[in-house]
Amino acid sequence: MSDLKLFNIDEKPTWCPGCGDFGILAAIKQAFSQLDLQPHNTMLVSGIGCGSKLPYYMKANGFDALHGRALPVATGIKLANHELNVMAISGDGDGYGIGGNHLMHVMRRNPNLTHIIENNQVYGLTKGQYSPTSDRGYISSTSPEGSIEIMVNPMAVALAGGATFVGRGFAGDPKHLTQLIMKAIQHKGYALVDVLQPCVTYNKINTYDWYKERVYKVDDEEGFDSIDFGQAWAKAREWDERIPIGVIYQEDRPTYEEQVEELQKGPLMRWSPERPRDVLEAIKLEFV
Ligand SMILES: Cc1ncc(C[n+]2csc(CCOP(=O)(O)OP(=O)(O)O)c2C)c(N)n1
Ligand code: SF4
Repeated sequence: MSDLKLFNIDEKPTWCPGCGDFGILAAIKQAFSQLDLQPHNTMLVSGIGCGSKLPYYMKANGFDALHGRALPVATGIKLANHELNVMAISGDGDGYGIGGNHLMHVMRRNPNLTHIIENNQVYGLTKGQYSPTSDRGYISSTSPEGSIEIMVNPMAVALAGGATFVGRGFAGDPKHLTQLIMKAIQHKGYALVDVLQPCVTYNKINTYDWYKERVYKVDDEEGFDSIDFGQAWAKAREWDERIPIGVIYQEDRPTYEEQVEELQKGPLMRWSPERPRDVLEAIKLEFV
């Protein structure tokens, strides 16, 4: 276990008081500390949004990518140094909306990444427009008569897309969330953790109380087995009255990095200095 304080930084979050992102930040720090990680061997990559500001508030390596582009950057970093613990962080707009295409491809590639999606069912940073996970009928400035679209179901999308770890947590239960994030980091392959994250300023429907009345832990359910795809699919379809949290699905499949022969020699960044020069020379010959 490493000292939790190692991940603290002076920067104070600009999130609204009570925002679910505070619980997520606390859970990520706890998970890193309990897994004995250190700032130098962790990397947080985010897109744009309130939740995507999280890497500013933690001491770790960080990269703030364009809106929706956390996953390709995180994948590139993982390929350059697969010994680094890489975590991508998105909001629901960032991860399931503008970044949705990247999500589809990362799931089938299975790089060893953890992906936290802070799902507040709204665009928080841009002042409350409806998002891909807003419930049908959700009223906002861009859906004044209520959204007429059905919501993206992150658990079902992840199962159908081939994600090898599919989990859901709740920002209002940071202890359970910490355990879930630890399992996701320990998983070998792409791990999606969708986190129900109340936006206290703009989403007055999906509040802490709304989620508390509905969430239950699959871990407590007798007979539930997260390696059973059929059972996971049934859980993924649950919403509204009962919302399952915990590890919904997990499977063992080789990671992308494991299948790239060149990477078996060690991380690209450790290769001898001659190699990058060779590569640069080859590029020069081809293009110049
Ligand atoms: C290419 C591009 N399009 C649109 C925006 C404007 N924009 C910034 S954040 C955001 C949505 C954020 O919503 P979400 O990802 O759910 O995060 P939250 O703020 O709710 O945490 C949008 C549309 C942008 N920055 N870049
Ligand atoms: S607008 Fe919503 S998501 Fe953004 S900081 Fe405030 S409460 Fe959090």
